[in-house]
Amino acid sequence: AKVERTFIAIKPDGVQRGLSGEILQRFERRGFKLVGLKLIKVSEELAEKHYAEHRERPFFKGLVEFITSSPVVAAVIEGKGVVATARAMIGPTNPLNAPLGTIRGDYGIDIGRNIIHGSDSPESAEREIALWFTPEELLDWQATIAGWIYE
Ligand code: DAT
Ligand code: MG
Repeated sequence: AKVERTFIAIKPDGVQRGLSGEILQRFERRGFKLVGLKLIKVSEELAEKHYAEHRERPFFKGLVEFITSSPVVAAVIEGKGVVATARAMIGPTNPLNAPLGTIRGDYGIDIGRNIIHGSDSPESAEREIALWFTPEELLDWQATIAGWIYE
């Protein structure tokens, strides 16, 4: 696996429930590095672009309403294999099907309140990072602990 970046967003339910710190901590503890982080009130335009692939689905309108209803914590994290590993840490879309130990499996019940988004592929990650962050908001920095995480 190579070093890559992925986009995660703690959705309104996760932020309202006070889970933001807990969730970010899971990625930090795993060894992934934050390179972008902000609290954002999502516009309808951003929500529709972000979820463009679901435009024709019956749940699309509700999804956009939900994601724009209350602040979201948006983050970009970096590390070896982070796109697939973040998805594994998040768990399946429906929290009731999500194994314990995943974020959705530990904290969620309903599919429309599944706490967190994570990019599903390197291509999605690239698109979503560019959609949510300006280049200046993404920081290149060296984690001094890197040698204790990577050999
Ligand atoms: P994921 O968030 O796991 O990538 P997705 O891309 O298929 O899942 O769908 C995006 C979001 O849309 C998902 O997190 C919750 C909502 N959603 C998906 N399928 C749904 C459904 N059948 N009913 C209601 N909401 C749904
Ligand atoms: Mg998805």
